[in-house]
Amino acid sequence: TSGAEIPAKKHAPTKELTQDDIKFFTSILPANGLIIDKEDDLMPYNIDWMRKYRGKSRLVARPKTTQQVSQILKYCNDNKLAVVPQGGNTGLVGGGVPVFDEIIINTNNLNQIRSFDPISGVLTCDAGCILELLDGYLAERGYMMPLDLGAKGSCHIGGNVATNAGGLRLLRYGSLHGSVLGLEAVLPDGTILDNLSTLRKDNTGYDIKQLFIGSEGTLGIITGVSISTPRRPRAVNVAVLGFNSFQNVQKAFLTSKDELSEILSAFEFWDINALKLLKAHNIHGKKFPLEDNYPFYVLVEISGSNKSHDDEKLQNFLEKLLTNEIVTNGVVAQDDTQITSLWSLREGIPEACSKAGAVYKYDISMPVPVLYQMVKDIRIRLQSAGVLGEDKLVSDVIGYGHIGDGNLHLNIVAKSYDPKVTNLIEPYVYEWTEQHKGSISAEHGLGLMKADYLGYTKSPPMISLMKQIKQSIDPNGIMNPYKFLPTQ
Ligand code: FAD
Ligand code: 2HG
Ligand code: ZN
Repeated sequence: TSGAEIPAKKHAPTKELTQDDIKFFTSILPANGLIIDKEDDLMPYNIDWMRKYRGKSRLVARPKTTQQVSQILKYCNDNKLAVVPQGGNTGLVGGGVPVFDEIIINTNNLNQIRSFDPISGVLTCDAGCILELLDGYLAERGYMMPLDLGAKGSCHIGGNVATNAGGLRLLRYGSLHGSVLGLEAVLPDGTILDNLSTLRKDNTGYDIKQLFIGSEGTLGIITGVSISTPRRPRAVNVAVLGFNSFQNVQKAFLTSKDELSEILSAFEFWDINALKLLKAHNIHGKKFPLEDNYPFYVLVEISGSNKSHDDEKLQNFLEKLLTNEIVTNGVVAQDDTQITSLWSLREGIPEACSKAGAVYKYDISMPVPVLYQMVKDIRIRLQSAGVLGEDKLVSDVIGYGHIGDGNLHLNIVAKSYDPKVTNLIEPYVYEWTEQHKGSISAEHGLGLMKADYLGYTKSPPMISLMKQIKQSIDPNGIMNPYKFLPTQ
């Protein structure tokens, strides 16, 4: 790793695994629920998706029931053993892998759908269900998951809730703070908190589940989720548009609010540098939809219930963009295959970046007018330091993300995670964000990467209250140490 955020040594709890501990785990979990001391088998759980963070855990526990999770956490708490909750291990901030030898509690085997109510559309399931499989289950019943992201084939709903993942349709369906109706979670002392409500309305006491949404495994392990799911739209279409300036991208977004209004379901953008990487690493695999190159691209998705009505709205929107000389070129999908193909451009960008090298990822939210300025400023900074260029330490600086949510993904592709590069970017990116009244984490979370930078977005009294909450729920500090909250 770049080393910047790795603590030099362990702090409490620092106990190491003993034969007695191993005996306990083998007594409660079947053979397929445990990996102990087999380096090759442990590797995929010890390394993160970016291959940036790497721990040295000796034990992965894969419980099948909430009861087992409870027994495991109680034992770890009593014996001061640190743990890392882990879902699909697709997180992008080093939160789901150990820093040292923390025990990994993975939710792979917690994978049952518990119930679905076709009238209210409320789904209740285990935390380890894979997002894409849940969406497939719902599709057969005329519903859909309210969130979608490029990692859908691997990420778990529990991991999504633990990171409060945003994704590609937050613009339309809102955040998990709204759609999650209930959670079942196990506290560090083994208490099972049954808050698995399926009610839309319930104003009784503090809304405890909200604390767990986005808590990144620092308060307990989410074992069950109930979530309100929207009806699957009968008519969906997608257009990809090319723009000459970021100013015009913003004008198009405003126009989409007017012309597409209630059927707008995604408004995503990427820059030409992202397109170059998609082409270079053959992620898309097919012919690119627009022949010429443009500085900016936008993917607009509409979802509604009446195809001719929706298509007419899309046509009006596109005509308005053309008449007002906002857009330069565009393509509209003609069938479902083309919709998938256009989406694969946008969804393939993170993979294209990681194929290009070691990627520094920043996930910033800020007012849309200043959103792309950060990319320009960082390019200038790296250029003037002499590190940006084809054969230099940094080969590419890419900007893309969720325009509709004011969320920029700044990806900086380097030869390797090099302290020289890290020091040029950090804390510059965080200072820049603070100056522009943004957040240093729009949707990926803090994990290990940003724990010590929380002060750029949250005030000292806020951080102090967060630490009190952590202390009262996890007094022994066994849950995901070194992550989320600043050490100082
Ligand atoms: P993990 O990576 O396993 O864990 C993430 C964090 O949650 C860790 O801190 C872990 O300790 C904790 N955790 C996991 N499960 C539990 C549990 N059951 N109880 C308590 N804590 C738990 N994110 C977005 O917001 N929007 C996107 O559009 C998006 N796109 C992505 C695209 C790609 C290609 C990739 C690789 C990632 C993307 N992400 C995106 C990152 C996103 O956070 C994760 O994909 C996802 O939400 C994490 O789920 P996971 O099951 O993989 O969790
Ligand atoms: C996306 O929107 C994800 O594609 C990943 O949030 C962003 O890799 C990234 O920086
Ligand atoms: Zn994103």
